[in-house]
Amino acid sequence: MQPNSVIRTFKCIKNVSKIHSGTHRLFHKSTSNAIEFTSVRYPNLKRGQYSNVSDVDIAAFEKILPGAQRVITDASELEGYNTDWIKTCRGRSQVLLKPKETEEVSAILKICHERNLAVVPQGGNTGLVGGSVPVFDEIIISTQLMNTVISLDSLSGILTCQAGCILGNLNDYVSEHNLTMPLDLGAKGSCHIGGNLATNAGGVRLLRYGSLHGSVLGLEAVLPDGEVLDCMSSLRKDNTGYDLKQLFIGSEGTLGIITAASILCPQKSQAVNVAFLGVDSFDRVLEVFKESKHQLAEILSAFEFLDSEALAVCTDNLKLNSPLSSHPFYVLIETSGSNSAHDEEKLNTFLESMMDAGKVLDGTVVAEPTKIQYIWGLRERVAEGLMHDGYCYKYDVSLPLSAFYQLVTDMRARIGSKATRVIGYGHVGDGNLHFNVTSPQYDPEVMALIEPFIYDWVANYKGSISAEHGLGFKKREYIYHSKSRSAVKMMKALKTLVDPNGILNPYKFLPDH
Ligand code: FAD
Ligand code: 2HG
Ligand code: ZN
Repeated sequence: MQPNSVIRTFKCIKNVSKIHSGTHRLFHKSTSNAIEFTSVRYPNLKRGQYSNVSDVDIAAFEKILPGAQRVITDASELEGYNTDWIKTCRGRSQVLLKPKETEEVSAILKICHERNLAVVPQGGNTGLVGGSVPVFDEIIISTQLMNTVISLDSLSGILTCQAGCILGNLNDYVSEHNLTMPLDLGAKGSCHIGGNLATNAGGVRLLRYGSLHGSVLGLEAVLPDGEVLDCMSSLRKDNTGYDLKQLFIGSEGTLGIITAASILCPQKSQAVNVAFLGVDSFDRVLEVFKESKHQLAEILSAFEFLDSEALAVCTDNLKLNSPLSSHPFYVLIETSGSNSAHDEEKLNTFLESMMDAGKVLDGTVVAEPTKIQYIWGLRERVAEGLMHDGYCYKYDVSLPLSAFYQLVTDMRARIGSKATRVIGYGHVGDGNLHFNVTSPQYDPEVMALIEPFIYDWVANYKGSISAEHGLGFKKREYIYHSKSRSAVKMMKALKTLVDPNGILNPYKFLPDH
């Protein structure tokens, strides 16, 4: 079988008119008047005992950041930076700072430390747990202008860059040298590598390249008192002392502002194929996964799934065409290797065996880059499509595969017709379910049906309440559902050691009690 042909029921996708560009900047509304302030929605939360930003502070920041557009105090310009991507959190910061260099970040934090001013670090502001925007009036420090590639060693594959480089741009850059970034996600057109590191972003390549804890070789961060912590290294192996950089990966801006990193980039694959398949039950999804690991082995690079309601988000709200007829579940399999003839033969043999066994009912295989991008769009653009329904209640959990889809079934039964949609999709190959509910606007009744029930459900099955998006503002109080009291106690002790005044990203990540 040739790629681009389809197994059994062929439907070509060449006539699709709209091609999604994987590295487009995500749409960012600048007006957010309808969005409730976080401080209003959560009236029990009190502002910490931080100072207010004074004119003297502004003058000091302007001295550190000379030139236009680097100290922003205009309310309308600040609106987009005060509001998160899913329009569920809105702060009231009056100051946005845009440093270009590590030394500038250091000088800013020295002032904030001395003056007891609270700060929120912000990258591309695509975070999905309310971690990247202020809760009250924290100063926003954006890495937007810290976007320089420092070096690339094409032999070792080690990229060194500033934290504000956009992930998609880095991928374009390294691919000119036959390399690829070890992570990829739907927000690649907007998210910064610093934000990816701060959230320990997973994405669709984790199955192949593992987590950022393995790919990051070096990291530089500015601590809350302004000290620059130099953990930059370009060594694959280095067993000297505690591996401090790991603390910052996934610390969600609570320990330091990441300013630069060295990342190991794997070789770009010469041959990529994507199969999009229809199956009739979630058990079939798991059977296809098991068999794909066995038969595709080293060329399997992604295994994702969507339920029919998740695909409907793309077809209804984004008007994307599905290449397949309707099925209860869909699987997206990507293979990446170095020999197209070998990979295609392997993939086709696998798909034929799945069809013959009745495990796969329908499918399409593509190898041409624009078609690959289109099929990936059906999976990666669900998050964007959900926003068209109004309000989105977003959950990102790790679960044992035996209980994986049961969560969606149980929640659907519980929520009934009170929501617009209840969907499940995600990185099934990594045991990571994305569970989403939508309604026309924020509805406390729907929220009460979901939380805390969902967290108890996940804990009961020994899952994690955050697989990859993190805790941010929204999930910190539920950390005990996934971490022991002793572990959280140590996290709090560490936070106090590094940030004794708690100025860095307050009200996030760690629980109050
Ligand atoms: P921001 O949103 O700006 O910030 C996120 C957090 O990191 C905040 O707590 C912030 O304070 C902190 N932070 C940001 N920069 C720094 C820094 N330099 N130093 C210290 N702290 C910092 N996540 C996944 O894991 N996998 C996915 O597949 C995935 N897909 C997504 C798809 C879409 C369409 C969207 C909108 C989001 C997706 N996300 C995904 C969520 C999000 O975590 C990632 O988009 C990304 O890692 C966030 O990067 P950012 O630069 O936008 O960070
Ligand atoms: C993805 O994998 C992102 O597409 C977003 O992590 C998930 O919207 C979501 O729930
Ligand atoms: Zn994801």
